[in-house]
Amino acid sequence: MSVDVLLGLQWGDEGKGKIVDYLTPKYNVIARFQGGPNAGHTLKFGDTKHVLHQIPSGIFHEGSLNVIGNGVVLDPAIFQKEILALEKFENYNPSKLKISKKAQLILPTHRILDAAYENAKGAKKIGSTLKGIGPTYEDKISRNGLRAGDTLGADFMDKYEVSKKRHLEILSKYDFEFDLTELEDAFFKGIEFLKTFDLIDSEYMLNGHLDAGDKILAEGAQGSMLDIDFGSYPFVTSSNTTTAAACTGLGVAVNRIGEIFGVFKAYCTRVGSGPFPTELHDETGETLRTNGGEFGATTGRPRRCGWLDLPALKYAIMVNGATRLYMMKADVLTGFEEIKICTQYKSKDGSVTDQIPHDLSDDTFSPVYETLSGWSEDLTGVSSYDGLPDTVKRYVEYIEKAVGLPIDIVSVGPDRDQTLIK
Ligand code: 2SA
Ligand code: MG
Repeated sequence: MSVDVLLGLQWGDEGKGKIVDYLTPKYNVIARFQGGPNAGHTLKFGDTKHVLHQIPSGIFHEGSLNVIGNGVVLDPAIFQKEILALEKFENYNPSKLKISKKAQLILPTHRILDAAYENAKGAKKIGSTLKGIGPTYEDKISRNGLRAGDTLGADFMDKYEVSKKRHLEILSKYDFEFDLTELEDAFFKGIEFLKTFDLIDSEYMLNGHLDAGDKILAEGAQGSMLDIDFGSYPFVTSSNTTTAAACTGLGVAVNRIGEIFGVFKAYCTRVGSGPFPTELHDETGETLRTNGGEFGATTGRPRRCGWLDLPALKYAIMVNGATRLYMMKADVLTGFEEIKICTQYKSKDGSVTDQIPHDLSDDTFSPVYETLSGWSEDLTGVSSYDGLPDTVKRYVEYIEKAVGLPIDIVSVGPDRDQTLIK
């Protein structure tokens, strides 16, 4: 059987959490393969809204196993907090959560380093979530990292002290004040807590499930335009967020990948710094932010809002090999007389292209817009795709034609029953 991959095609916050939650009943295992507590996956069921950061979004479904894969960077203190917040839910079962021994640990000093690096960048800040993501992946790649499995060894404290010492040496070169006491206290409590969970060789487990005919859903975090290689570098996160990362982040072979579900919003948002060609700095952007509740699920930061960018969407579909598309938050576009879509990029010499420029911040390129009719109908109560106004369907069809792939689901609200299947 196969591993299906679900990921975001924009700058994150596409609504992946809702879709994973919706798809979960079809899968035996839900696995996170990259990122860490920088993610904020919001789930809503009934009157309950819950944000997950490191724990896979299948945790609320009784039938599914949830795996934090080797490609994830895990903060034990945040993990403990997240689990404690889950304990009030009836259907939460800790034995359904497994953690790869190879997942990298975010140490307190990684968080401090993240903050010190950002501080030193001044106006050129990445807009990091300050969760220590970049420095942890940096240590992984430079072969200095500590992994979840290391916590089980008698020499864990020695390894920790070596890392801490190295980090403090780096920090001594930065003009940055910090206090480690509280962070370390929470970290060590988190480590003891983490050890009460199943730390496993998850690649064996996942391949075993595949051999037994089970279905796995790989849950992506952040978005394709934040990919370390293909995103708007350097304003990106520090992991590959695209399909291939599901193989390396879980230990499953390329030929095990089945469907690739690409999730995108009917408009664009971005949180943190970096180029965003279709960003709206006016009232329209403000309306999108208010109506869409566009505030960071992890940091609470207001998200920047803009029109849909088709060249960027097509690029993301290409690098991911998306096989199915899910369009989220169509209801947020209600009330605009006209809706714009960026169809191409124009360079100063007047030539147009539907490829995104190598450097999105290159201001010799500007987005070219097509204007479509908007709609005034409230979509949140619509219960079938056919019940959508024709103007909405025309918007959907316009995108399908431009990207050459059908849109299978249009979402008109956060609830499970606001998911319209075409
Ligand atoms: P980092 O912390 O090193 O990964 O930050 C690098 C850039 O990646 C962006 N990033 C994100 N963008 C959107 N959503 C993310 N998750 C949270 C959410 C973010 C939040 O769901 O809302 O609450 O602010 C996420 N995580 C990382 C980040 O903004 C930097 O531009
Ligand atoms: Mg999010």
